[in-house]
Amino acid sequence: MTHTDNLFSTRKSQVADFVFDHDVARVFPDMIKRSVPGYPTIVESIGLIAGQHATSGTRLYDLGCSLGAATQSMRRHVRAEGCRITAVDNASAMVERCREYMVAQDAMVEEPCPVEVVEADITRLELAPCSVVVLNFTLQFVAPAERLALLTRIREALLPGGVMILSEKLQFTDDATQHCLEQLHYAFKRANGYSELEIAQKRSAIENVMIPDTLETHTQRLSAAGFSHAHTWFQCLNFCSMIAYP
Ligand code: GEK
Repeated sequence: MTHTDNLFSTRKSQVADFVFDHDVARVFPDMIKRSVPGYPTIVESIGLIAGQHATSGTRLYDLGCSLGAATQSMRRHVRAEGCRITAVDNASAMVERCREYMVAQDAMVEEPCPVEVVEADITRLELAPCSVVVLNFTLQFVAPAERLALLTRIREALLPGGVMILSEKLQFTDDATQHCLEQLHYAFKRANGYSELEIAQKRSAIENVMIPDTLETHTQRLSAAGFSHAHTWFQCLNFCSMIAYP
């Protein structure tokens, strides 16, 4: 059942920092679809990319999985035998609901790829050798000082022929580009039914919690983490998704 995101629709005397709690988990599918341009396309395409790179008997990670949308997509598309997916999130409300979603998907798919949903901080998690790692709008929530170390550990865990899919909101150094794409993003949210008050209050709630980087910063950091090549495969307004190769 889909619940409408109206978490920021009434005026708050003080807007607290955004947290992934039970209220957010309840409305999350609606929130992310109405807030992130291209999200459904990105999620479906993650399954296709994973399908090309997952090799038999390997592990696939969905880091910062929320309700497991990317995991579900991988389960629809990965055909290699004996794969298993580890979906990880550090928000217990997300993990709880994600487990329920996986049980529901188990009942609908024939021989679904096994999934383990783990509650853990991905900056502390030990990673096993793997063919696919998904960071779908997660890295922007990790403290900037921790990002390189996390990507380095992912690079070290990736098997030859594997991939990491990294989706992020982008920041632009050029003011005109930043302004244009930011305004278009607000227009996208308005067109999806969010009011000016909801847009403004969500912006204040998220500004200290989600810190986007420029594409240049991502590219340089991926190279510093040891990835041999990375490129963008999707961009809509100020949201993009990259593929990085070990
Ligand atoms: C999707 N990937 O629908 N360790 C584990 N999880 C974390 C950490 C951390 N250190 N930091 C943040 N998270 C999903 C969408 S949402 C993006 C990802 C958004 C988790 C956090 O709890 C949340 O569930 C997720 O990363 C970010 O394909 O809300 O814009």
